[in-house]
Amino acid sequence: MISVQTLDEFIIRRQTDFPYATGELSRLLRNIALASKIVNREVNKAGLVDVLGITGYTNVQGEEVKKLDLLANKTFIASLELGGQCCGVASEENEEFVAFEAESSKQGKYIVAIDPLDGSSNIDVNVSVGTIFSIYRRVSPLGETCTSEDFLQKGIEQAGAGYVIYGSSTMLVYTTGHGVNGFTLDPSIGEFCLSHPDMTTPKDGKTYSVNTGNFYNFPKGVKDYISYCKELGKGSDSPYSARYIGSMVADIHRNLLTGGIYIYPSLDGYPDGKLRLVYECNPMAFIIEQAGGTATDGFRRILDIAPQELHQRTPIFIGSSEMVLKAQELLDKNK
Ligand code: AHM
Ligand code: MG
Repeated sequence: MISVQTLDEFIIRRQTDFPYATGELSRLLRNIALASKIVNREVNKAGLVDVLGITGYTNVQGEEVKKLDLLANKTFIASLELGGQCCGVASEENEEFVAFEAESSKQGKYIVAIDPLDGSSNIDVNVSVGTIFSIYRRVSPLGETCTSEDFLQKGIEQAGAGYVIYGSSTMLVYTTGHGVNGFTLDPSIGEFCLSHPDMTTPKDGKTYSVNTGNFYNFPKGVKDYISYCKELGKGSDSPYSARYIGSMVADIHRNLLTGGIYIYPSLDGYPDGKLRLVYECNPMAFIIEQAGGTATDGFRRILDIAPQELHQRTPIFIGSSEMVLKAQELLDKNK
């Protein structure tokens, strides 16, 4: 028999590495994994049942809510509420955070910020989408209703973060601040199995991922960085490659494995870019830093930004350290 280590087994083993761990964070992670399997099932058969397309609603960001966005949102929130380790959830799909009012939930030590289905504009065309999550220890008193302060902590305070990529295979990648590990879903046994232990990202890479359709609205430093990438390829038999799926999880996952930079900069008229700090950029920044990479908004470390509001946006430059530093150097020059 081939020996596999399931996510559950891995989490239990890791927990016993920490003598004072109570198992709550471990259970929370397992609940997220379980919800992601349900979402995976729905994403997989999306073309066959009536879950493609839009709901007719727009969310707090003014974006169309897809049916699968809604389904994923409900699934994760229900699973977290049932688990009891979590006292509230903030989601891209909800204007306000959801506070769990059951007495057992109020005893939960953690809060979760989540983008239940990121890149959902890709769903209808069968391109990879993902879930991104971030876990914090609450700062409000145990036994009470959670507060906005619980959700507006800096990224450096994260107790854990992860993403699930619903791709050609489904993977869950997470960190609790002790390295990054990746698990591939084996659909035949319904388990995430350890496939990518101790993930690290190359210090340098040759892939840049940015929506160049916005080129004329980019800051000068970003335009210069793109030109720099292209020029390095001139006459070279190993040029830089542009790769942009338009699904942050998939773009960052590829670059994590092979080296590269993902950029969503500020745009003319949109100084904070598009992506959200609390439930998109912070968790990704935590994972990438833990894998040896770098994440900044062009000037500041993402994890050091103090969020002022739940749906706050930030520019992001994330990936292989050498590439992020070079982009930052060109931004600095054009400040
Ligand atoms: P979403 O949260 O509404 O799905 O938007 C986030 C997505 C990212 O996954 C992706 O990288 C980016 O938006 C793509 O945006 P654009 O189409 O502007 O390039
Ligand atoms: Mg998103």
